[in-house]
Amino acid sequence: AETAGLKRQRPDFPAGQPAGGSAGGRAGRRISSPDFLAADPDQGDNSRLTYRLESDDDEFSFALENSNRRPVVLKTNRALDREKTDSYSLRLLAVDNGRPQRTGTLSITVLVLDINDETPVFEKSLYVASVPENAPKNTPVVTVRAVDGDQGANGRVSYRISRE
Ligand SMILES: [Ca+2]
Ligand SMILES: [Ca+2]
Ligand SMILES: [Ca+2]
Repeated sequence: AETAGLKRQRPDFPAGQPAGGSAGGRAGRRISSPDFLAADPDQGDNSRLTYRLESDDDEFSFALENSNRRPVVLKTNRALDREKTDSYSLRLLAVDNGRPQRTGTLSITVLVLDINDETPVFEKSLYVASVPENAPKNTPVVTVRAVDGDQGANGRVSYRISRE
């Protein structure tokens, strides 16, 4: 029952600000935040909220664990790959049960955290170098480079020589 004279309120997320979350590599990771809960000042049916997740770029990477139970939990639907996509923009909708239904929207950015799943790869699989037989000590012979697509320490490459 709604107090007479009160205007119907829309469900609202705290501060109405974009919220962030993060997820590592594998599927089924859960992401939750108090920011994901919307408040509806109405009472009864008008304030019973159902949550829905929307995304422009990728609708299959994330899902809601429950549409109408608290806490609101996002989970990954499949394994993510930071080297392909390092963040996702989602919209969380809170829909009340009143007539007409009213909706509050929260923007969520999910950053994909790096795991060390990339291996250093040399620019060439075989380098052929030559050096004169009388070359003095410390003569440069060949320059090689390997790259690793991971982030930070996971992608920092150091080199070692081993004898065959
Ligand atoms: Ca990867
Ligand atoms: Ca790596
Ligand atoms: Ca990685």
